[in-house]
Amino acid sequence: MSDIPENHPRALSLTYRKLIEDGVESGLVAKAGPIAHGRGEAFDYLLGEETLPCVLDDIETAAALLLEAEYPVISVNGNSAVLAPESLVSLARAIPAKLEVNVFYGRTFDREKMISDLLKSKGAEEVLGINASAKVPNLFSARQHVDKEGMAKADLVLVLLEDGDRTKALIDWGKKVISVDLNPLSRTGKDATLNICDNIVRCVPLLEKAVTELRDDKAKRSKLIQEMNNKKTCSRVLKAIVERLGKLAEEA
Ligand code: PTJ
Repeated sequence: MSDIPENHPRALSLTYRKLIEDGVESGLVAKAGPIAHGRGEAFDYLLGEETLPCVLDDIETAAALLLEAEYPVISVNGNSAVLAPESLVSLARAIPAKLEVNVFYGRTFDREKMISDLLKSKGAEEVLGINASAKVPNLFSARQHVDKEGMAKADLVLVLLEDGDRTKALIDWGKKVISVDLNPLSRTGKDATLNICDNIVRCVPLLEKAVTELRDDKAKRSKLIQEMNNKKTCSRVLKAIVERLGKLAEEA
């Protein structure tokens, strides 16, 4: 029986924690996974645990980028695999995009396969990144290992909640990067072509919805991409957080 009562005010949040906890126990999530998750939870509180209106616009632009890409790849690590496996598989099918395992900690065949098997159990037909033989130039962590049929060929990579040096290395390698990172100050978010400052559990389904809506609207996609400016995106999020906290301080 679960320790989490259904009517607990934080039941959903505790359920996500449990997924991370169980993932650590099985070896699918890195030992540092709960630390990353806790940091995400803290930033999510600042957003009100809702997708900000300005971020909905960023999600639409991200969908336009994904549809315009010639070879988009979704990068999946331990945390993202346990938090949003169904919606990641569904998004990949909708775009369509490749799914590729890419982890920072303890990159073993067993861990790669665990992540791949989880995605396959949710319907993924192909998961790349197992025993990957290509390398991201000037990247020295295990994230440097990429699939020659995946990220090495990609013109756009969707990077979900991760530590900081890969996005810049991918950009320097000529790729576009969409990051999803709840920390509006993160290096990843700032270096990305576009950051989505939202929780992956909320934004991946929204991203799929936007992909479906924009599929037949080339003109709107072009306009969104033309107007894209990640500096403005990051700044709008910070302003929205400051405004929200200001209001809360007034009400306190
Ligand atoms: O599975 P591995 O080995 O690749 O390791 C994955 C982790 C996440 C442990 C590793 O990449 C890491 O240590 O990441 P960091 O440096 O803690 O960065 C994670 C970022 O994601 C932080 O800025 C968090 O605020 C953010 N974050 C955490 N949870 C979420 C999130 N962003 C969006 N949605 C979340 N649910």
